[in-house]
Amino acid sequence: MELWSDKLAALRAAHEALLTRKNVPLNGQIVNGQMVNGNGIYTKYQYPILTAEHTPLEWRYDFNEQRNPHLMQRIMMNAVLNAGAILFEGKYTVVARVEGADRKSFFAVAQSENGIDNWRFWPRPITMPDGVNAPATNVYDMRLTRHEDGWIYGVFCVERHDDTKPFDTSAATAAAGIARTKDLVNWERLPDLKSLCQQRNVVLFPEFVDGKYALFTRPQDGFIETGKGGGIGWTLVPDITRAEVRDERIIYGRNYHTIYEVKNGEGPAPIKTDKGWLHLAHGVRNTADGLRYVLYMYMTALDDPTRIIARPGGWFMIPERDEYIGDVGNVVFSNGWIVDEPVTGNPSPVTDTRRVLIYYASSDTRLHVAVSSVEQLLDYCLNTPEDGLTTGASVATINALIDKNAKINK
Ligand code: BGC
Ligand code: BMA
Repeated sequence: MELWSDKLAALRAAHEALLTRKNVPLNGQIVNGQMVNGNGIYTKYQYPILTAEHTPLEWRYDFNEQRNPHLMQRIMMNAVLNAGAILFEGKYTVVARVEGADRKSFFAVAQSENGIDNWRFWPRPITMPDGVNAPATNVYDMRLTRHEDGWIYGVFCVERHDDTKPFDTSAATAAAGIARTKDLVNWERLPDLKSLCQQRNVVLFPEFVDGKYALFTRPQDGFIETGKGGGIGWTLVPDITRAEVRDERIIYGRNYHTIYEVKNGEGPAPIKTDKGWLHLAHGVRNTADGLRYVLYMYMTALDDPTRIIARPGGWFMIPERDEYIGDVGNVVFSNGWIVDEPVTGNPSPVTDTRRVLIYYASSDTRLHVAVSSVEQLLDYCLNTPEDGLTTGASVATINALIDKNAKINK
């Protein structure tokens, strides 16, 4: 019979091998018989960067031989997904949504030296205080913002049962939880964002606007149903310790027969560039197969972060290959990205070659990275045609490109 200690050593070795596995960029390779060439806009990687199996063994096993003679998992993990992201003390850092087998998600910090592989969770998950708020049943999808007031903020969805419908065990309310920290360990929980609507996908803008805190919002009438609400909204809040939505204005709405027909929401806090703010968002449409979540981008003006200056049509990223399959299939979702520090002495001041690492989850199961650059994302946003909202307009757009190419070939 295998010795318990040998079993334990094998378990630890396998875990360490997973954590230290080198990731491989997918550029022109054949994966499962399919050519993976990407779109030139970003590079995806072969392996997810974090999965349930990456969580520390101490979270899952009782390592006492008497109590756990079969060395079985005592607490199982379901998924690691939708992560906020930030450069923290020089390391690529995510605050991931980890979900246990019991469907409760919580936040946990993981770090990597290169942003691409060798990710390691900190020893304990985050203990998020409730503060003055009613206890949450579930929390998820934290957006991290390094605000100019000096704090790192985490804004996340706080879900509770809707007690006005006592017999409906699925009735829920979504609100925005707000917490701030300096070290990602100790979090000061502030009162949840007060709003007349349900709020998910709320994101704090990194700068003061007219001396106030600014939030991207996503008002909905119901937990799932958008109702008369919906769209990416914007509101100014004088005091973040008593945040309330008073004037809310939709800056990016929804349209019939688009990738965001049913729902949309801001992803991570936008990235500032010399040409404007780069935004990453998600769009949802309904299908016979359930909701399909894809990512899209847009840009707003530097002097007015609500004025849209680029609206590239269609999706920017979809699930591909294995990414389609998981706990909630046909989903990509992102609430975190990291832009590298500018390279000092960059010989070309007109090109912004800073890398952008996009952390996205597939099918609510695992977390991935896709790598691009500020320059490429600006090029994508400014040169991808808009959605003309009809088949006729789409064909005309394709013809316009063919015409341009025909002139080159002559
Ligand atoms: C899930 C989220 C999901 C939301 C709306 C929540 O209960 O935890 O992942 O986005 O429902 O479907
Ligand atoms: C949501 C999000 C995510 C999730 C997605 C798909 O509404 O907030 O948590 O990835 O649904 O299930």
